[in-house]
Amino acid sequence: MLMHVINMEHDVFKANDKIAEKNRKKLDKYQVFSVNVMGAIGSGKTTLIEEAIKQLKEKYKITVIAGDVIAEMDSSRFRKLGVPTIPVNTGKECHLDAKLVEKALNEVDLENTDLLFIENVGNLICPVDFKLGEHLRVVIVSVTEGDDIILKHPMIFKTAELAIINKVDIAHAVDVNAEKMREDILSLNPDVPVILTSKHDWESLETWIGFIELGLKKNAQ
Ligand SMILES: Nc1nc2c(ncn2[C@@H]2O[C@H](COP(=O)(O)OP(=O)(O)OP(=O)(O)O)[C@@H](O)[C@H]2O)c(=O)[nH]1
Ligand SMILES: [Mg+2]
Repeated sequence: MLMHVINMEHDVFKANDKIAEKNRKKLDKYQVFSVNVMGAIGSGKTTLIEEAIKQLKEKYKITVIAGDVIAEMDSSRFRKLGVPTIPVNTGKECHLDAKLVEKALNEVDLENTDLLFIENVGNLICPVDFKLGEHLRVVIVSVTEGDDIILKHPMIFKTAELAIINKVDIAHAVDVNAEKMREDILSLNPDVPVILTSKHDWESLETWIGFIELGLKKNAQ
């Protein structure tokens, strides 16, 4: 029984990987740089994407795929900034998968997109195994999740290509040491860049946005 379940899981991931590869080829064909933004519920995924959009939208054509269990609250936030946004409701599923992104990509004007943000469903477990075809995997946690959150969810940090610890402005209020969180991430993934951010601290936002712009430029080479 257990072996059967393990084999089934393996098949699901393999099928997902195949579609993710197709998505990636499509994105590459149109030279679209895509960022899968994963992270805990309420950690600031939408906020940090909004800040990047505000800063980059005059220079680059940006589109967003906004994953949510239900409703379109995040999508309407992105639309307010004037960027094309495709909402994807996952229903009972706690993550986006390559098939959902494949479908959403059919609605994206790829010829007119340089940068594609994909906001995943708020969760530190489910999105780990589901590649979407993205160029950059970002994980965001905030200090309000508590400073033991990283070691409780190692896999997402081991596979991330950029890790962000957000809401450092209120670290003191919630009695959390953001530097300890950074050390925990590096103990799991010594090479991953880690950025400490606050929506109230412009310099920290610039670091995050600069990272995205660097990726965009590298992708265009
Ligand atoms: N103090 C503080 N609040 C923040 C910061 N970043 C985001 N918030 C607030 O945290 C709340 C959640 O932010 P969102 O950006 O909606 O978080 P999210 O990860 O997109 O949430 P879900 O999509 O629902 O999982 C909002 O009220 C934000 O204003 C920050 O750096 N500092
Ligand atoms: Mg959100």
